[in-house]
Amino acid sequence: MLDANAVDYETSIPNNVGLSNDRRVLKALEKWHPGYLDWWNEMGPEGFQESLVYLRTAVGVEPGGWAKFDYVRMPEYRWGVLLAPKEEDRLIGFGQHKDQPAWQEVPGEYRAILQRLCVIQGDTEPASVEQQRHLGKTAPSLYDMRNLFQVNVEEARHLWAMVYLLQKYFGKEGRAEAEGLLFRRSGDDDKPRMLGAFNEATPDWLSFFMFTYFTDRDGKMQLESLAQSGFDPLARTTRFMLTEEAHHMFVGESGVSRVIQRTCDAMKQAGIENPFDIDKIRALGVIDLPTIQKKANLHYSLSLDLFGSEISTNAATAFNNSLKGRYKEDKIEDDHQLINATYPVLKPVDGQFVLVDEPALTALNMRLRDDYTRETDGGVSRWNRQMNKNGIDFEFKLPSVSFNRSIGLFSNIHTTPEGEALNQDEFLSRKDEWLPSSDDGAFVSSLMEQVTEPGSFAGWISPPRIGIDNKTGDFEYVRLQ
Ligand code: BYC
Ligand code: FE
Ligand code: FE
Repeated sequence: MLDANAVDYETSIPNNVGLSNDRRVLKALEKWHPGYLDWWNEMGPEGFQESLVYLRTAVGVEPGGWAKFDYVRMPEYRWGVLLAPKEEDRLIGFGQHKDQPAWQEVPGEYRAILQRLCVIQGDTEPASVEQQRHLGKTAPSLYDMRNLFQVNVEEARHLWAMVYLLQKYFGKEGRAEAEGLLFRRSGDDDKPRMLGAFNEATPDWLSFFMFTYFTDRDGKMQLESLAQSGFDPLARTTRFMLTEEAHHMFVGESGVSRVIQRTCDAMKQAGIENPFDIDKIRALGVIDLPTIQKKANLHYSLSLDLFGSEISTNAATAFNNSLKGRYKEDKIEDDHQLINATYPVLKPVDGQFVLVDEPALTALNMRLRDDYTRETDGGVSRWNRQMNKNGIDFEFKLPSVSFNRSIGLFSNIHTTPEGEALNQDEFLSRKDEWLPSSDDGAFVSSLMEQVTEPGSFAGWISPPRIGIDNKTGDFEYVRLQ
């Protein structure tokens, strides 16, 4: 007998949801599978489908020991459907259904909204793979290349996770949506991905590290909110996705940190003290700190847009109906229903920004975004401490939430990263001071050259402190074919 959480590797689709006894869903997934492989081959990492990559594959769902490492050709990766262990007698923790038993089926009245949440979540996963498909060709080392591909196969597994929910619980419409997830394309004018940031380019590795630091962390916050859901299959699915997510954000934070380290080392070695001596620093073949700040400004502001409008009735409805909770809902001490509660929302009023108390229910996107900002700030402080230790006088800062926004209360105004109002002409004429210009992009691109000698690294990034799976520095993480 299989234990309830064991993964069944016998069916074509590894899973711990008993697919071999669920013919209808197994069939639907098997029907979807060839189209998925076509998508992976067409839109997945370009030029590396034959390479052997040292990847971790999820083989269980228990903490510790849930993954195993081995060489795999990516198209042969065992993408599975894995849910976190079921909590017996789980009760809903928030909203109007608080303290009722969690639902094992979709409540009819919430079908549309739950389906929409799954589709939006599902849409972001393949989008990120599409955005990153060219990066293998400029990987600064085999270690980094492997991390990129690890992130890619796991985002693709997250697509599977949502497709499973759509096919199991949302009938014909769910199957149509599962096809739609393979049909849309990041950045395509006619069939774009659903959310803004997922249609932007990820042109170079610094962008990739910023994306995994800032945008994957939006993923974390959204998944944490969905992990509280009263719809138990969604809660369990997203909980398991979160175990994979930690590595994605590690890749981002450590990646940026290694870029900073290399720049600091090169500056010290050349005796350059002024971080704004950009031409001299670039001549060393490293990325100057102000350009790193600009990339952070861009990816942070794009990621803030992913939280939706500060004031949102969609968010209120999802919470009220016990479908999407708050970050760490189960650790918060209040009524978990937000009856009469308020939350301060930063608003532009007559050219000033003021905190206005709003009903907490409609301010849930703002609250989640604040939680997000606190977390992102943590990494920024660590990067600053690192520069400080290196004796370099520079400080990274997250820009104001009013800077460069396309969604919500600040989408119609322009400000500096410090939050000072500007008219559109002023903004456009000064934009290159704060966001990567085409020159900055061209410079960063000029450094992006593939390094494939095990243990070697491109000159603009320092080696990691430790290897993946405790491997030594010269381990061959990817066997190119
Ligand atoms: N771009 O009431 P509003 C991840 C739409 S990332 C375009 O303000 P709501 C990952 C919105 O859809 C996490 N459209 O916002 C990371 C709505 O349209 P409809 C992904 C946008 O609904 C890295 C209208 O504007 N998961 O996993 O409260 C790599 C008014 O909406 C945007 C989720 O997002 C935008 N940025 O909140 C791989 C969780 N923002 O319905 C993966 C599921 C808003 O009027 N999604 N709109 O046509 C949600 O919870 C919510 O849909 C949102 C928006 C938080 C996204
Ligand atoms: Fe994901
Ligand atoms: Fe991720």
